[in-house]
Amino acid sequence: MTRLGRLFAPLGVALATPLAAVQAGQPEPWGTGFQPSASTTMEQISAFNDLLLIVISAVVVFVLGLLIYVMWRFSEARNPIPSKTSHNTLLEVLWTGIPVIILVVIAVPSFKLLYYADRVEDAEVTIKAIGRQWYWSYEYPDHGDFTFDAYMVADEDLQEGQPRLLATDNVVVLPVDTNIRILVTASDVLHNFAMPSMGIKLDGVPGRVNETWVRITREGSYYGQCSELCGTGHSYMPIEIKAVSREAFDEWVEQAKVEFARVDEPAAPSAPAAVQLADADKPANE
Ligand SMILES: [Cu+2]
Repeated sequence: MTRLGRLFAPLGVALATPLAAVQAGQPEPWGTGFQPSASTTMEQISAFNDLLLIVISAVVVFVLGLLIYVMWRFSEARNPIPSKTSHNTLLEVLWTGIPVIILVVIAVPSFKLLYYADRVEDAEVTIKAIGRQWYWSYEYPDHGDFTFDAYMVADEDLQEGQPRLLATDNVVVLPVDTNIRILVTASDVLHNFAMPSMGIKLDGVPGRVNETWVRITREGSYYGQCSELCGTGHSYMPIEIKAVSREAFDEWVEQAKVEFARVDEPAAPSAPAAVQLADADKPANE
């Protein structure tokens, strides 16, 4: 394919197979826009982005038109003797007032969206994501309080359909059409829990719990990555969420309770591996 062809390929794919394109929960080659929305928050973010695009396009067209007009109308040939005007009260009120109105038009939906995405009153499911160097641990405190670690699948272990650098060995299973509270923290350094198709990006800070929420709108696999530089393994601690029906989620919870049953011993099973990894890469991280 030519370079130009590749550039327009996503457009062609989007037009030809809208269903396939809509289901993508991961980055696409040559993708330029947002990933298709998979949550109510992301739908509103996309809508807000569209509104901003209209506003900035109108501003750019207006200012550009004004500049071109001024260059033409007040060129030396057309306007040999410049005016000495230094004040025009009406114009000054307008060029102050109109931008203020534009900013208010942007600010109102922006703040509404900010508060919408911030937290949810009644969460039916709560998960806690803990960023570690360099993997994520997840806890399901309301569903048996089990916990598990999710490591990136190495290139040589990738199964059919698993995207490179994005698939994880254990997957975060969540129900669709459910208000899910997401608590994010970290155990060592700053991490960031980011899931682009769901409009989530929240810092994991050691010693502090940040909160956000999500209501996933369609089933599927979704991929995100740690988005805060956290050391040498920063690019290798992806997030994989599998959204399923409520019934399938309840079934998975029953299985997970057994599979990830807490063992009451001082060190978690994965701790030695984590310590090794941290020690091995220590000089690079300092
Ligand atoms: Cu990280």
